Amino acid sequence: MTTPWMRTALLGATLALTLSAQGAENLMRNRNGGFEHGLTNWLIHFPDHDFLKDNHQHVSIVQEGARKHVLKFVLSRTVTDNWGVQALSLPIPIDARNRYKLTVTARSTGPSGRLYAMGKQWHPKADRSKPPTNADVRDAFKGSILSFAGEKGTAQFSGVKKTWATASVEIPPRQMTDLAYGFWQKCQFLEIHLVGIGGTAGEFLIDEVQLESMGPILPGQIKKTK
Ligand SMILES: [Ca+2]
Repeated sequence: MTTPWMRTALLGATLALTLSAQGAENLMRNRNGGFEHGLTNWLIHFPDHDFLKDNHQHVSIVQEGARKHVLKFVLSRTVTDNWGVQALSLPIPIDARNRYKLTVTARSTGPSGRLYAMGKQWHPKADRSKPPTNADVRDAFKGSILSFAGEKGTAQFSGVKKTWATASVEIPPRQMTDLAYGFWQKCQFLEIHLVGIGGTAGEFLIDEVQLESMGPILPGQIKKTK
């Protein structure tokens, strides 16, 4: 016979096992990382920006075969060659003692893309009593560009493939200087940047955006600069 308390304890143990078997928690699970809630949590309007003021006109949520909610950018040659089309996540609170992994599932008929996470800190003038909007934070650490070609931290473009594929990038990288680590330690948030740019004109499609903590950064991963 089991008491309610025993059932609770059993459930707790089962949950702990399930979590460790599945790995780290996806921080985008409740932040519309799969676009099931349209463009909620994603910034696509840049009305004050000279080049990006029409950005939102190139962005939609579409059904793509079996994939029900997919983020779609449509890029002309001019846009592809210049400023691109982008969507930015709202700032996601993080702990800078840890390393994070950004994973994106995407395909493209032409544009190469730049997919990365930007480390952010509070803007000095922001009201810190509310969750921050994108305007409440400023750049602190630029993450490496995620590469579908397997480049580790050196990619200029993501090289999104013609067929659906999934790739990841870590922020901060596995090896960094103490100088870079100093900048990373200022980060209080990550902002995910999805940018269709480079390559040729066409459609740029993203279905799943995930962000996981990879656990603490170890002292041996930081190189002393002279
Ligand atoms: Ca989806």
